[in-house]
Amino acid sequence: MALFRSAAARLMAPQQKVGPLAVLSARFCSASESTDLREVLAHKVPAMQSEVKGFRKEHGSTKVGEITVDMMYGGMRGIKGLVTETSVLDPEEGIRFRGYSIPETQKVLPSAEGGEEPLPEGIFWLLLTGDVPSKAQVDAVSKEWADRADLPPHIVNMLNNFPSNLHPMSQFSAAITALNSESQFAKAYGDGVHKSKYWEYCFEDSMNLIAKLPTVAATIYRNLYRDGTSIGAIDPSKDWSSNFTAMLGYDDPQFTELMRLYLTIHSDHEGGNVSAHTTHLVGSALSDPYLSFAAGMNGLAGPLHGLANQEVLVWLSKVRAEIGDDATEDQLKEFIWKTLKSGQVVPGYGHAVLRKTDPRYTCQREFALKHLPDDKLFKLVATVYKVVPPILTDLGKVKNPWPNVDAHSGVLLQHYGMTEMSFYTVLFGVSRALGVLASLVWDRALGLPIERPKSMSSEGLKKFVGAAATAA
Ligand code: AMX
Repeated sequence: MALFRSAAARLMAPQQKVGPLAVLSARFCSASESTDLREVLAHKVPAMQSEVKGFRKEHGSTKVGEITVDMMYGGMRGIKGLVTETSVLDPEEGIRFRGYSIPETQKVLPSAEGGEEPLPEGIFWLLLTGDVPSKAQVDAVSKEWADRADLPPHIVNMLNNFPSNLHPMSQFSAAITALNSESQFAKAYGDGVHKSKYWEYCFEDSMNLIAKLPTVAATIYRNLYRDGTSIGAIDPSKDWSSNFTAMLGYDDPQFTELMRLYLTIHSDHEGGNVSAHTTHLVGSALSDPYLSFAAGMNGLAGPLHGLANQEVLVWLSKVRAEIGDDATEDQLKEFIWKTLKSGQVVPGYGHAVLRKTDPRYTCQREFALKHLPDDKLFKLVATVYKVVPPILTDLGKVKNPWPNVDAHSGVLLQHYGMTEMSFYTVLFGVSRALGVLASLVWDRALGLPIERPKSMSSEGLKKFVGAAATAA
């Protein structure tokens, strides 16, 4: 994996490039300056293919871990069973996108003119290629996505005819599934394209899909919360987030900055989370990127995963209704215990991998401290941050008592007037496309096969480990 070893390390120490990597870098210099993302990728794919082939040849039978009975019953926690190139999640440190932590990502990725936050186009380039893009490269992606943003009429009709009681995530996922009428991958497969070309069609579908997601999301938003008013036309001179917030009906430049940050940090969280793993799994059957991503979105819509951002706001609204805006720590403690005693989780807290405060939470908190320090809901969220971790620790069974990304996102959106909490997971979904579709392109480029782990029955497992037969 040398080609994609920490991009940060490579940038910081270019003089250390030696041997084949140096030759490779020199050879790709002109390609890596190209503003054509597909061309840049086309230069990287053969090198990565041969690197993985060589690595597997030499180390294919090396063991990377052991599987216990508890892991099998326990949601496969800790089993190393997937390869994902785009990001790695460390339990203590949090996410690194191609080697970059969130603060580093905020520093190195290009921002909009007059803005400070990274442009999500940049994180997509980074996740896909392993390279930090220039502003010209990011601008080229903005332009491509603006050019591809239109929806076919049947999608608009479909969205306009959904009942208003259908959850925004169901509408989002259904529209993405129906967008597969546009799949170049499915068409090429049907036409008998050679498998070495799969990644190219997967890339085209991914670019088209990402470009259209804000249009789909904004149409849902306007239909549900703005009486179906028009989303307006895409401006090809604007970045992806500017067009998105304009289509949603917001004109505050600070909200657009928030959206750039939001869409960047929610993009990827390595390969094992439900939305990433599902997209990868469904894609392994060579279902096209639209079908694969829609499946991932159905997973994101679960309250233990992406829907937690909605759940947090529902929970905070209950706190406000019951105790008021200025809840004391003691009142909050009582409310939290009531939640736990009624057999519910505290939404926005805990994580299957992380064992510290999620850096995605921290960077949203920093945004709030900078732009909305006196917001009442932010103050409540800050108090909740003080009170929840000791209580979850006292419970004794929660492995991570600290907040995750979803504990903070809603409060920021509310501040800028987006109060419709059932829409929040759609925003998460628009962002998640960047990571999981970048991974899907690499899945096809590396020729990964259909995914099919082995399952066992309890009876078979008992026999296998030499336990007594079932009493029943
Ligand atoms: N509140 C109350 N109980 C919690 C808890 C929380 N926030 N987090 C974990 N627990 C409980 C679990 O329900 C489990 O209880 P059980 O043994 O009675 O079933 C026990 O603690 C052990 O769980 P764990 O090993 O610490 O967590 P996990 O890996 O099984 O689950 C997660 C991880 C995120 C689903 C869980 O922490 C949770 O439900 N959190 C609240 C929902 C949430 O915020 N989800 C968003 C996660 C981030 C994301 O994907 N967007």
